[in-house]
Formats: sequence, structure tokens, C-alpha cells
Amino acid sequence: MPRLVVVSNRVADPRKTAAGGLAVALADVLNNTGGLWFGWSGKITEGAAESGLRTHQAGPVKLVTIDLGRDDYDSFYMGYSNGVLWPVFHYRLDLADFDPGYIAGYRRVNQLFARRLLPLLRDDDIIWVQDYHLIPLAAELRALGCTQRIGFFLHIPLPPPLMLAAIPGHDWLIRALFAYDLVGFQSRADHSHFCSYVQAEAHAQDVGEGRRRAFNRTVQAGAFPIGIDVEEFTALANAPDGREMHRRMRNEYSRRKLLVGVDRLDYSKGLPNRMRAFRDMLQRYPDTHNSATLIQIASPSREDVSAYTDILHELESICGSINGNFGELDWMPVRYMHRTVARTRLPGLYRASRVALVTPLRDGMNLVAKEFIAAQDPQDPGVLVLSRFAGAAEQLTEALLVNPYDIEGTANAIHLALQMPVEERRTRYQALIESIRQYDVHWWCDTFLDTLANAEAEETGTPWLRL
Ligand code: ADQ
Repeated sequence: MPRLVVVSNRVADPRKTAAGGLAVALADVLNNTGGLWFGWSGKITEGAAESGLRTHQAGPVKLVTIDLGRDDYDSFYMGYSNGVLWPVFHYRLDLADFDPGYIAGYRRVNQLFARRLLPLLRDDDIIWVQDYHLIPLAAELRALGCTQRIGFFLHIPLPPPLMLAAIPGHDWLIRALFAYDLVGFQSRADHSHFCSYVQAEAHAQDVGEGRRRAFNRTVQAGAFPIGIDVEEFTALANAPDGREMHRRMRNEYSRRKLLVGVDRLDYSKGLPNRMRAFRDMLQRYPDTHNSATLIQIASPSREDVSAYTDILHELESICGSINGNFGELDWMPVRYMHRTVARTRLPGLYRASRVALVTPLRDGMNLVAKEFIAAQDPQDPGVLVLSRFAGAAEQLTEALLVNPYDIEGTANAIHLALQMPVEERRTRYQALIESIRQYDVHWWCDTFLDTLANAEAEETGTPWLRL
């Protein structure tokens, strides 16, 4: 079995529970192949000197990291990755900062990754690059002579061609994808945006079986929706922390129905709209007063970007006004917490909740939606209110699908979810849990890696033209 080399912006120790389902799934494969995981250490060095590699053995998996210089962090990470690609790929052109200096830093760090990774590679390695920070990595590796199989998975959405075309250098970015053997997207919608872009902008030829030819190279592309590790999550629900959390929440809220939202505090997650919909429901459905409480947990994220501090203030202000206008001495409609909850306690919180609000304005997939379902009691399951703009909506059609821009419609759906009879909750839950089990994170990993291993190899001798 060839060794798997995973490359991502950040590296997680797969043996720690805090690492999450993706790390656990990758660890499974990496453990079997005695693999290598390469990425940024999260440390910033002030000097310009290139730092050494840090190597850490985590069981059979070797974790190798490098530090970034301050300039690289500013232009690669904060600038191009999170100031251009993140907002535009989430359809937020208005929030993008197209500073022309950023792209050089993005390119420099991808070159640095390629240069430091290349000497660690073996001839029969399979390389799997993760996410938007590293789009040009395969092209940089190929320019240094790397001929191994390389796959890429985009965890965030790909916008429609005209929106993508707003990025200066968009053609460079998409051309870089052709240095991979396989490119995976979260949803059919993202995949179709890729196909229409390469056809319109690069006159790519459809050569069958999901393969497109352009720039003298052929790339296979498809949708590989990511899932969760259902077994791992169920085990967490039954572990002491999960049980204790469930018991405490049920005791605390025994007289009320709980609604829950768990997100990174990010403008793509639609938190202010969610709060407006909840407020609208309280306004129009007085039966919910005193009987429903929304717990919203928003973990701090990229706090040095101004769009994130804006959303923090907006959210605090809406939550304050809801509690001020509707709260009673013994009832606060919203409990908002700006923090991360330990992963071991999340299943207990989900299980104690009647309704989950997962209402992003745009999201690649959204794993919280799947975790909520996995944590439910099959006899008395909660209801998932899910944005149609989350990648997960393509699969989870038995959720109550909403348009988060439609405040009134979302409020009605939340009310419906709170009132839903147990028979209907069970029927919907059965369909959802089956889909989540079938397309779990192991399915995602195995299907992507099998497809990559079987992707038709590029004709040898075709040199990669430098970007
Ligand atoms: P995110 O936007 O970070 O990542 P999301 O799917 O929303 O991903 O959640 C990822 C994990 O973080 C989940 O396991 C969740 O439980 C945890 N989490 C989120 N908020 C938390 C909080 N406040 N406290 C504790 N844990 C929290 C990107 C894409 C997504 C895609 C994932 C995976 O944006 O669309 O689903 O990658 O591909």
C-alpha cells in the first residue's frame, strides 16, 4: 500500500479528541500507511530566515511542520487566503480585500511548502492536499519535478464563474488546479461551477468520466461530500462527559424546549440573520414565550480580521435586544456564549436540544448539522433546521430546509420545528441518520483516495508549464 502524505495549512495530532472527525479519519488512513502529515506549525517567526522542520511522531504518523515569517503570515494567511479566497468563495465580494501584494505572499508560501516537502517524498507516495490555502501547491511541486499522484480537496464552496472571475488572477488559480490528478468538491453545485468555469474561460474539453482537458493537462474532478465519524461521535455521546452534559442541560431546562446553534464566529454562518429569525418568531408566536431558549455558542475565529469583530458586535447587540425586549425575571430567550465548547461535551448539548439551527448564508458542507443528528435519541429525536445554502442540504433533504435571507420564512420553520410531533421527528431522523451513516468520513476518505489511485495517469513526459 503506498504511503499517504496529507498536506494542509494546519496539522492536528490525530490522537487527541479535540482534533475532530477529519483528523480522526485521516489518522485512520495515515496509521494504515504509516503516513506523513505536513503543514504550518501555527508559529510566526519575526526574522526572515527560513526555519527548520519540526518533526513529531504521533503513533505511526509523522507530523512535520514549518514556521512562517511575519510577512508571509500577513500576506499568505491573513491576506490572500482569508482576505480574498474565503470571502469570494463564500459569495462575499463586498468583504474581499484585493490588495495586489497578497498574491505574491500566497505564491511564496506555496513554493516554500513545495520546497520543504519535496525531499521528504518517496516515489510511490500518494499526496493529498487540503483546502484553499494550498491551491497552487501541486503546480509548485510539479515545477520541481514531482511526478507522484496528487489530489486536492476544497473544503469551502466554489462560487459561480462570474463571481470567481472577480478575483484578479482567477485564471492563474484555476489553471493551478490542473496540476492535480483529482480535484474534489463538497457538493454537486461546486463541481458544476468548476465545470462551467473551465469550459467558459479555458475552453476545456470534457473527455469523459469526470475528466476535463485544458492547459495541456487532464484533471479528474467530482463531488465528494465530507461526513463525520458517526461511531466516534456516538462513543463521545455515551462517554462520561457527554452523559454529564446531557443530564445537566436536561435538569436546567426541564420546563423548556432548547434550541441550539454551534458555529465558528464567521460571517458565512449567518448568525445575525438567525437571531433576527428567532426574534421574529418570538414576536409573532407568543406561545413560544417562556417555553423556548436558544443557546448559541460561537467560537472565536480570526479575530484580527475586521469583518469578524464587526459580526461579533452585531451579534452581541441583537442578542442583548432580544433578551431586553422579551426576557422575564425567570426566562432569558437567548444564551449567547463567545467561546469554544469541549468536543467531548458537544454531543450531550445536541442531545438535550429539541431543535438545531444550522443556517449559514453559504457553507461548504457544515459538520454541525451531521453531528446534531448523530447525537439524537432515536425515540425522541430533535429537528434540524438547515440552510439550503449549506453543502449539507444536498444530502440532508429531510431536514427543515430554509432560506436564511428570508427572516419570516425561517421564523416559521423554527416554530414548526418546535411544534413537530414525535412521529414526524422520528421519520425525518431515520432518513437523516441513514444518509449520515452511509456517507460518513470513512466513506469520504476511502472514495476520494480510491478515485485518486485509479485516476488515469497523465502522459509521462508532459512537462508542467510553470505558473
Ligand atoms: P468550518 O467552517 O470550521 O470548516 P464546520 O463544518 O462548521 O466547519 O465545523 C467544523 C467542526 O468545528 C465541527 O466538528 C464542530 O463541532 C466544531 N465547532 C464549530 N463551532 C464550535 C464551537 N463553537 N465549539 C466547539 N466546536 C465547534 C470548513 C467548511 C465547512 C466544512 C468543514 C469540513 O467551512 O463547510 O464542513 O470545513 O470540510
